[in-house]
Amino acid sequence: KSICVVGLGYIGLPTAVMFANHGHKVHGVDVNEKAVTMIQNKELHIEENGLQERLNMAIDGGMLTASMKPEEADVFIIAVPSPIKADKTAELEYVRKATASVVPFLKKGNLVILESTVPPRTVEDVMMPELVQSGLEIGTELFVSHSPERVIPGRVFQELVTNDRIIGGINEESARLTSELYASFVEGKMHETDATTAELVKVMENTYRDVNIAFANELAMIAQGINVNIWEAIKLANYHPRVNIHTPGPGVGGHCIAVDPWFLVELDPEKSKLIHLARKTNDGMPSYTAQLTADILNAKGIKDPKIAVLGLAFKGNIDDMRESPSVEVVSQFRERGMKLTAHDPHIKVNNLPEQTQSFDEAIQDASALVVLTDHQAFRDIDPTTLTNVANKIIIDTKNCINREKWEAAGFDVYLLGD
Ligand code: SAJ
Repeated sequence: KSICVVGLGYIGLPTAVMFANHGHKVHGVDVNEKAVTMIQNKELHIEENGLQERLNMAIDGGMLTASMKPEEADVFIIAVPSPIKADKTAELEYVRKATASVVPFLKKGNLVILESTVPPRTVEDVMMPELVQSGLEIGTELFVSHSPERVIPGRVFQELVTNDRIIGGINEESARLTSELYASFVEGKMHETDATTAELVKVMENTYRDVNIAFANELAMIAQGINVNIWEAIKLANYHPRVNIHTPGPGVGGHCIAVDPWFLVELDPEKSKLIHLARKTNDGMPSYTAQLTADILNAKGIKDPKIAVLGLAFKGNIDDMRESPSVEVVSQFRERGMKLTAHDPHIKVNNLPEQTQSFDEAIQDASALVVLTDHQAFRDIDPTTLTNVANKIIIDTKNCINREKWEAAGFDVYLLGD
């Protein structure tokens, strides 16, 4: 088939490359001219394991082209951002514009697939009004579906193949055609349903995690009050065959787990109280983390402390700082008038004034080290080498360092939830 992929970000580009590597002629479209040029030159504008060689193969094989404009194709895949606005309502303008951009190229028999994660009813209420302007009869001359992506950054090319897919068609023929297309590389099962159900399923998956994480965070705050190590307690509780409590942390980052639940709150604010409260609990963790640090330093009589924040990415071993709770923790420290440095070995540019690329500089004269991201690099630190700190105190909000090793080196180790 010939495929036009609109949106060449961390989902669209790997998907375009995957189809190109499996015999389809793919044309990629993005509004970001720099990204288009880089792709044409086989350069990466996003990090993903295995992407470079697959992009080279697609371009060199003449199976992938890229520009800022759509072209005629058998299938159109839309994978553009669907963020929330400052008021926590969904921003669907990119989805609407991307849909409108392909309408002039639509022909009888075409299939349009939305991959972006969206509030339920986006296909019906946002895409359909644009698609009907093609003059094609929807469902018989033009097929439409929603198949949300569920790959995890860092493992995209494995999960594109092994994950099951939800295939939500506006009718059965649309679902069938969509399953047939993904069968080019998907080895997981295809679960067919209608488009609105598929939209809700995807949002449910991420909301499940957000609510579960909020539960773990609340347990951590309760455990703190009775001197129980919540990490130990959760590990023990999860030995129960039907219990899977997630882990606490300094907040929930990224543009998925922290975003998708808001789609449900907006959809039905009256009935989404638990979901809304979980969002507030998770968004309160940066402040809780800053206060916990301040309380520990006060208890030790440390005046005018200098904090070394370790970890700015929103989760371990990646370089993505978007929506990272660490940024909120830093501003909470600032609000408390605490001096600080910040360091993350994966973030190669200084996005914060206090950020330094040098670990040694970051910990120089530090009153306490505060770990906010569970990077492997932090697990590998040898604490006996940290001779330039002012106090041997570490607050590990991700329970990622080896406590015995650090205590043997003379550090007081605090966990979030202990
Ligand atoms: N986090 C916790 N405690 C936990 C798990 C995560 O505090 O027990 C925090 C992380 O530190 C991070 C945030 O939550 O800040 C999100 O991390 P994540 O790895 O759970 O989520 P994402 O955003 O990297 O990817 C999720 C995945 N969805 C699910 O796991 C249900 C992924 O499969 C989706 O494809 C992705 O959202 C998406 O695109 O929707």
